[in-house]
This record gives sequence, structure tokens and C-alpha cells, in this order.
Amino acid sequence: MTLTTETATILTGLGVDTNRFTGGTMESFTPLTGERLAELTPDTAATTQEAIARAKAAFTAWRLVPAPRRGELVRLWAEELRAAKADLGRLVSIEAGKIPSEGLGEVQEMIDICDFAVGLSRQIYGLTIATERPGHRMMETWHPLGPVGIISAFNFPVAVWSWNTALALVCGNPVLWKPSEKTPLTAIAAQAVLDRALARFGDAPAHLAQLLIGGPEVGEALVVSPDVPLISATGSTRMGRIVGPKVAARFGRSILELGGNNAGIVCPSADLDMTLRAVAFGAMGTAGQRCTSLRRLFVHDSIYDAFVPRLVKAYASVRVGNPLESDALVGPLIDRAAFEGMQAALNAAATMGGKLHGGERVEVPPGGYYVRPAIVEMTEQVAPMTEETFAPILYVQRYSDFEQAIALQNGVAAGLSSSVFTRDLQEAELFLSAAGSDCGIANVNIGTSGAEIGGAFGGEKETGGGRESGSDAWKGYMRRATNTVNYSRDLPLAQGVVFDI
Ligand code: UN1
Repeated sequence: MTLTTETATILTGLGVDTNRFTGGTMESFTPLTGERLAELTPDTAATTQEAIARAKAAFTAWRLVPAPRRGELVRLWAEELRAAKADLGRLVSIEAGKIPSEGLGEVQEMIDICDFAVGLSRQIYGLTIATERPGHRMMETWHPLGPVGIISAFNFPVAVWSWNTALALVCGNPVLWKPSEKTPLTAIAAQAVLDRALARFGDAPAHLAQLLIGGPEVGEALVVSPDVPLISATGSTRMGRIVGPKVAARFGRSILELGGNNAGIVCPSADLDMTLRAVAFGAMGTAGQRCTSLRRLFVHDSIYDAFVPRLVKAYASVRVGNPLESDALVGPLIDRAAFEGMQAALNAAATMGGKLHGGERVEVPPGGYYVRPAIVEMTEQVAPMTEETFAPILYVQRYSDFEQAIALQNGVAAGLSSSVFTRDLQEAELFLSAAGSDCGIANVNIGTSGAEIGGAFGGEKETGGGRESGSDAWKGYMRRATNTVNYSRDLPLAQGVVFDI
């Protein structure tokens, strides 16, 4: 069976009419073989406007549904996702090139956020606040915000949408989703799974969750619309520089999850066997195409010569290939542009004195852009090490002083994820302290990637500052009203102001 046929079979099984997949101007390819999977007719700015109007109408009804009942929809969604896990995970592998366990892991991440959001639907708490005025009560109430525009990237083609959607739905908001142009079929499948839950739920307003397949004009229409109070966008810092100011110009809210240039520090006391595994998954997993991928490693002088050759050896032997036809751990890059970007970075690093191991194209199977992951030993932290290249390149540098290593780790524009590998309590705590990592995620003895959904996810500086997923990230999807109620017969004014008429 070709991948095109298999894709069509999976989509048909999920209730999608695959007749729409011929004759359009948008194309979907699998990075596994380069085979074209489908042609689609894209949405436009005009159809996006129509969808926004429909979402606005859905909002007037959904915001009145009690939050625990909204949670019931998400509970049903989690059930449907459990049933569809194998199919959806397979599609993630086909269209984004992930190894099977990562494709399935992505769907598990969707299930996890749904479970979280179901609980949240009974825990949308506001504070009661002590008031200075007698006979008064002060409290805060969290209200639904309105339609949420979700712009997601190819590398997590469905999970990041689900983080946003599960929270948005229990918070009382409709969603409008513009997935990556590189992964439209996975998006269509994921939407079909949610549509099943909506059908079982029964009385949700129409157009509560809409999918918009298309290019930048679709994103632009969402970003500038005053009827979309929140834009949650995942992608490059370059994209965020366009989206952020446009949303701000209309006083909209944005949750930006942009580039990362994540680093690890390997200290003298580190458990090197465990560190090796953590570094391997962090840097080579998903072919280095996670925003949380490990891209820089600072290794203490005293262990550098023991550790780095082992790492180089692991890189040389890691299985690269079509993960659906072998037990490869490193699948393809998403496309030719990603391959060219990687080669350009490696060339630039070499001219800066970097010592290169790996990085070459592996010609199995033809059609895909498969590369051997690369290690580049650097003596100084200079470009391209200071930039995010969305490919499996790990820059490795020696350090001698821990505080210098922290400064190097913080010395880039992005601030998403970071790790320290140490068994020294003082180093671990310093790394997590205010004087330590400046990232939104800071870990000890685990890698930079593979965060659980229970924590707030996002980063500082050029990563955009947004927080999605767990903890209190839900507050970003609601508006807060401060309420003061006077149950007395007097009208005392705050701050002791007197205004007797
Ligand atoms: C992303 O790459 O955009 O922490 C998201 C991780 C995953 C999410 C990554 N849970 O690696």
C-alpha cells in the first residue's frame, strides 16, 4: 500500500470525505518519501472572515454553558482520541515524519491535556479578596473571552492545537485553527476526531471548533480581526515578530510560542550514562525539529574528553531512516528547505572553526531528506550557534566555571528550555534560582524536550513569553472581572475619600 492510499484509508475511517483531496492548489507531501499525499482547496481571507463570524455566533451560546458541562465535551473528545490514537499517530508519522512512538506520543499529549482540561472545568477559581470597606465583598470572576485563533506548526501538527483547544473549550471559547501548510491532512483527521465528540455531545453550538486550511492570508485574517480576542501562535521568532505587533495594535491578546535555542550544562558530577541518553533524545529526537530540542551543550573541562567522544560515537551509530519501515530513531527532515538550512548552518559553523561530526545526507530511502545528526565542537559561542536551526545540530563547547556556563546558556536571544546535569545540590539549585537559567523551562537531570502537559509551557525573551498547557495557563484564555458588592446601606469610599452631596 502506498502512503497516499494508507493516508486516504485512515482519513476515510475517521469519516473524512477524501474526494476533496484532488484538484486543489495546496499540496500535502510526506517527508518520508517525498510522495504527494493530496491536493486541497485552501481557505482564503474571505472564507476566514465567514468562519470568524460563525465563531462569534457560537460564542454567544457556548459562553453560557456551565463550565463542567463544557468539560463533558472535552471528556468525550479524550475518549474519541483514545479510540483514534493509532490512526492519528500513524498520520503524524506519515505527514510530519515522526517515529511511531513519537507519533503516538503526540496523540497521548492530546489525551493528557483533555484529561487536564476536564478537571479544570470544575476548578475555574477566582479569589475572594478582603475589602477595606465595611459591608462589602470583593471577588473576581473569570469569564469566557471569545473566539481563539490558533496558528500551529508542522512539528507538533496536532498536540499544540489540542493544548489550546482543550483549554479554550472549557473556558467557554470557540476556536479557529490554522494548522501548518505542511501538515493539513493530520489537521483534517484531528478535526474529524473532535467533530465526533461534538456529535456525541449533541447540543454544542454549530461551528464551535473550525479548521481553516490555507496559507498566510488565513493567518493574517485571524491576526487582524477584532473579533478574535486571543491569538495563540506557535512558530518561528520571525513569524512572531509579524503576528505579535499586529495583535497588539488592536489591543488583542497573544500567546506566542516561538523559537528556542535550548542548552544543557554537563557538570563534573553528572551521571554520564544517563546524561548521554538525555542528550541523545533531546538533540536527535524528532530529528531535532522540536522547539524544545537540545541545540547547545556546555561540558565541563574535566569530563569533556570522557563524554564528548561517547556522544560522537552514539551519533555515528544512531539509526537514521524511514521510521515506518525500520526501527530508525531519526526520521526525515520536513523538507528540502530544512535540509538546506541545516547545511548552511554547518558550513557557517565550520568557517567559525567548528569541528564537525556527521551532518551529511543519508540516501535511504530516496525522496526524503534524511541526515545523520551533527555534532559541532565549538570553541566560542558565535553564530550560527547563537541561532535556532530547525535540524539535528548539537553545538558542544567546553566550560570551566559553572557561572560562566550559565552565562553562556543564557547568552542567546531565545529563552525556552534548559537543563543541567549534575549531582551537586548547589549547582542544581543555582541553576534553578533567579541567578540561573533565564528560560521558561529549567530542568535538572532530564533533557530540554518532552515536557509534560501539567506544567505551563513556553519561554522568555524571543521565545515570546506565552504560556500554554498546564498550571494556570488557562487564565490566558479568559477575562477576569473584579467585582465589589455593597450589601450595606452606606456608601463608604475607598482610600478614605469623602464626597458628601
Ligand atoms: C513544540 O516543539 O512546539 O516539550 C512543542 C516537548 C513537547 C512539546 C513541544 N511536549 O518537547
